[in-house]
Amino acid sequence: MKIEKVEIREIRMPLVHFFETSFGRTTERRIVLVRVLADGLCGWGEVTCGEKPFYSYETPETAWHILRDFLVPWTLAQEWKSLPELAERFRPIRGHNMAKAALENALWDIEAQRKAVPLARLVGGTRDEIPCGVSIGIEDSVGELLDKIEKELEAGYQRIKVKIKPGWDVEVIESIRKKFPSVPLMADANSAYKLTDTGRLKLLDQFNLMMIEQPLGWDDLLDHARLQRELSTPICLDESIHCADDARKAIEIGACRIINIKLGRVGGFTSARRLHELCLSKGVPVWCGGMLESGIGRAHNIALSTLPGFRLPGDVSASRRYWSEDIIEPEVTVTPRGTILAPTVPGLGYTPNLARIERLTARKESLE
Ligand code: OSB
Ligand code: MG
Repeated sequence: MKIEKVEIREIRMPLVHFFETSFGRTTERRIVLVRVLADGLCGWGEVTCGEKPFYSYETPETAWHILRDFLVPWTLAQEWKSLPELAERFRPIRGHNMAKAALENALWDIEAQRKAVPLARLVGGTRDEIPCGVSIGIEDSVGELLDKIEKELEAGYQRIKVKIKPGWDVEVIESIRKKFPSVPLMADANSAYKLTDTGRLKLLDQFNLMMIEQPLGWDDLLDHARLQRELSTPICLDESIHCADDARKAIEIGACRIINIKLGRVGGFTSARRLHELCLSKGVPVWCGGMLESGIGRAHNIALSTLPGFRLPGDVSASRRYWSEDIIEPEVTVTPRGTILAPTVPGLGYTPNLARIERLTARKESLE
C-alpha cells in the first residue's frame, strides 16, 4: 500500500440526549477522525476515547499526540506488508489502543476497497445481520428511564443495558423488572464498586440479569474472580480487557464469563480478531461494545459484529439515537426485529459525508 497522506481532525458533535455513566455526563462528543489516502482510495478511522480520561486514560489530546508524533510518521516511514505486521510495529508504544485502532481500522477500510470486498468479509465476518441492544445511561428519574426502555423495546431492540452506580442500582433494577419482567436485561457499573460491595451486588442476583458489566476496578482481574465466585449473575469484563492475553488470564482465573470487545479499547481489528478467536476457543460468549461513536466507528463496529462469535446483542444501535444528523450516508438504521443489516458493498459500506465533516471540524492536520 502506498500512502499519500494521512489527515487527523477533531470534530464536535452534540448528542441528541445526554449520556450519563458512573463517571459523569456527556452532552457533546469531541471525536478525532483519521483519514488515509492511499492507492487512489480513501479510508476512515475513529478514535473512540471519551473527552475526559475517565473510561480510559486516553483523551482527544493524547490520541492527537500519539497519532501525529508516533503512529502516523512510523506508518509513513516504514515498510510493512500486512495490517497484522503494522499492528506489531505499533507494539513498542504502550497502550494508547484507541489511537492505534483509528489508524489501523482506516487502513482496513482501504484494504477492503482495494480487494473490492465488504469490510465485514475482509475481517472474517460470516453473518449478514447483527443483533442489537441499547445502552441507556443514568437518567434524572426512574420514570424517565422506564419510558426510555419502553421506547427502545417498541423500536425492536433485543436487549436493554442500563448503567448502575452506588445509589442507582438495586431499586432501579427492581423497578425495571416490575414493569418488564422478562426483558433481556443487563447492568454496566463502569468500575463503580469495590469488593467490599459484594453484599450489595449479590442483591442483583434475584433479577435474572444476563450479566453485570465491569463492576470492579478498571485495571483489576483478581477481585473480579473473587466476586464472580460469590455471584450467580455472570460478570462481563469491559475496561479490564485490552488484548487476547488479558482475556486468557481473566478466563483462566474465572474473573468473567462473558467479554465485551471494543475495537478502540483493544487497539483495532487485528487485536479484536485474536480476542474473538481466543474466546470462541474457550467457549466464552462475546459481544461488541460501543463508545458513542459517529457513523464511522459505528460502521467498523458493525463489520466486527458479523464475526461468528458475536452472538449476543451488542451496544451497536441506530445513528438516530445519538445524532440529529450522522456523518455517514446512509445513516445506520435498525430493523423492527432489532438487527442491523451488514452492508454488502465493498469497503466500509457507508459513505462519509466529507462536506458535513468539514463543517464539524474544529482542527485538522495533514501528514505526508
Ligand atoms: O462502558 O460500555 C461502556 C459509552 C461510553 C463509555 C463506556 C461505555 C459506553 C456505553 C455506550 O455503554 C454504548 C453506546 O451506546 O455506544
Ligand atoms: Mg461498559
